[in-house]
Amino acid sequence: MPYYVTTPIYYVNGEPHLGHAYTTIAADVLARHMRQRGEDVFFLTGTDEHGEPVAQEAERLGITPRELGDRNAVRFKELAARLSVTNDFFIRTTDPEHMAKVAEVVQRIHDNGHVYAGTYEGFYCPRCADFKTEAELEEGNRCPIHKIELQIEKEDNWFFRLSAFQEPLEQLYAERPGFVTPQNRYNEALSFIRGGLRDVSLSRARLKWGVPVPWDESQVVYVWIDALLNYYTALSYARDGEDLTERFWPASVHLIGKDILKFHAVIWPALLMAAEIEVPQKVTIHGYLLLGEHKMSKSLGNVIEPNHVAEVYGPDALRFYVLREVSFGSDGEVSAEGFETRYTTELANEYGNLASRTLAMVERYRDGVVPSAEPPAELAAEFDGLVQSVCAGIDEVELTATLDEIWRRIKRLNRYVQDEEPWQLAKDDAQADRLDQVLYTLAEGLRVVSVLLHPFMPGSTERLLAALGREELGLDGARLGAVEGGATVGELGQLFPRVEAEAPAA
Ligand code: ME8
Repeated sequence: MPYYVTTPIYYVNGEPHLGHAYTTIAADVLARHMRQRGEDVFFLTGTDEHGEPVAQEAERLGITPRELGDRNAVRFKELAARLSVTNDFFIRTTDPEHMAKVAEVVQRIHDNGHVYAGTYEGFYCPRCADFKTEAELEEGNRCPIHKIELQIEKEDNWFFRLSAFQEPLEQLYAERPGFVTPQNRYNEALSFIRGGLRDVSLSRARLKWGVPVPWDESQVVYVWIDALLNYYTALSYARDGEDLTERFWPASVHLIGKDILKFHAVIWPALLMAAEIEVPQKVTIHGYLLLGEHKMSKSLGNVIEPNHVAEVYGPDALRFYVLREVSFGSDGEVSAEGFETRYTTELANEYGNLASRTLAMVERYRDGVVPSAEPPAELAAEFDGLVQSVCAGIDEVELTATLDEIWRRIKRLNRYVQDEEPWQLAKDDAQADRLDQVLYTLAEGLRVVSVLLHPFMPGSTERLLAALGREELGLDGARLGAVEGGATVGELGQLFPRVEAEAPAA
């Protein structure tokens, strides 16, 4: 089955921060899991390079928007690689192929009668690149997200007849209760739609940095329209000489943060309907990572630097931490202290130590060969149905709950070692069968959890599976008892070594 997952494309007006890394990591977990399931996966991320957010920052720096884009797009690309992210393509909205396709789709929307000339007058936030109603503003006409004072803008624009899509959108939501998840976001989007839709600008007159409107080259396509279309345009040129649209469209999941819900859950499906393109299967929204009370963002200057954390602690630790600490879908605080606590107690102690103890005992008591045995019935029962529930959790994009499901088994295996005390069993030859059972169950349990954890922590789980002599990642084998003993274990070293006197940079 084709599976197409996307992240938002990030503005290149600044360097990537942990908030950007968060969505990209989450999307990578989905992509990796689906590959393990044998699906035909395409995973897209990239950068949003047009519009005021980029043009204004470039002007402030005294460079061209293109230079700013070139400088920062590389940083987003490098961060993805550093976090072991396996995107199949990295789109930049300055790619000529994207720009040509945007012009084509916008022309189609125009030709289908959904565009007219009008005048926009109202508040506009250049950082959101969004038109704001008075009701949305904070005191002093401030943007609720960026806290900057907004000016009233007036200009002649081409408008997209969003209001005409109110009924089709309501119908879409009625027919597809899973179109937007989680449920609270579905409700939020639907009530926004029911509250009445106003037409939106499709172009900007004053700005020059963008895709020229094909029938009026004095204007450029409004950056959000240009940006949203990336999900569609990328498939047409991501592979040389091949158009992947047939194979992967419509997208399985657009993963986004809650700040851009309206664009993805309302404007995006309406645009697609206007262009007679199939709407995505699902838009999934997550919450904010907060530092203290504030949403993490470059402009608020409160950023935990993901490159640094990944370099010092490894990418897996960061991937694990953000998905474990903040219940996926909700807002939640992250902190250097919280990171260190989880690194030590969960990664190093619960998982890392379990792995090194198990391997050491197999080495010492069984000459490095995992014995064959049956796991005890009670423990086996606690692993029953785990693969299915992990698959269901990933289908629902409940990443924190899924990670917890797996982690509960790690804790269970730790209890099992404590209860069985294999080091005592080893002193008594009459307990040889029992010791076989314990060692087999530990090695097999570790194998199963590592296969299931692989999308979350690819590097460490691969190392551990290699040390267990069982590198197969397919989910068919992710059942306790699916693999027999007989493997020769290898060296592992410390999966999560202690980091001396280092704290993630705040
Ligand atoms: O909005 N917590 O780009 P952007 C969680 N270019 N996620 C966060 C976050 C935080 N504190 N901060 C950022 C744009 N994100 C547009 C998108 S898509 C067609 C165009 C993540 O650079 C989250 O995914 O402001 C959020 O939606 C996105 O970065 C916004 O990135």
